[in-house]
Amino acid sequence: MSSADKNLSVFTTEGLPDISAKKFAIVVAEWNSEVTEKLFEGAYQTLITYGAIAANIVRGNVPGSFELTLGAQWFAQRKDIDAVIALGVVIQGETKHNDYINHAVAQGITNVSLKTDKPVIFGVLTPNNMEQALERSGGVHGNKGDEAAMTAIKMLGLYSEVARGYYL
Ligand code: RBF
Repeated sequence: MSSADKNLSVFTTEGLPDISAKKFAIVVAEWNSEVTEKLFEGAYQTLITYGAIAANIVRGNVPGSFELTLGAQWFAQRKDIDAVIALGVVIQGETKHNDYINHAVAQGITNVSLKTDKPVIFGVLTPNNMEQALERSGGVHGNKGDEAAMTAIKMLGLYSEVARGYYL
């Protein structure tokens, strides 16, 4: 399926791990908050739907997507947090800053994930315009927040399988 047609809320759900004891942090950028709030709702609801406990989901806000990296790191460094989901929207074309911000956040999130050895999920939309952003945050293309939460769940599942020697 091409990424243009993909519904971001459609994913395979076989063999998902028990996440009832897992703790999640969702870091949300305030820029384009009409979209990032929808991403948050999608991520939060997906975690709950697949077994997370509300008390085990914490939220932190950062001013813009550029700050997601450091915000994610502060949560990922906490021993009790198992996975972090970073949500933002950087609209292309409104400013040339988008390339700098997108690359910095993608690289930064990767670094935090590797440094802390935890799933730190890149849930940053990079649409061409607000219409595309809305289509991907609860519109015709589903919700990237759902997908980001499911990615966190699947990575926790893979981690526990690898740690248990499942692939030996
Ligand atoms: N943050 C976003 O999350 N999305 C944006 O589309 C966005 N556009 C920006 C455009 C410009 C020209 C600037 C200076 C900042 C923008 N930011 C955006 C904010 C950025 O992520 C960060 O919060 C600030 O640059 C402060 O470090």
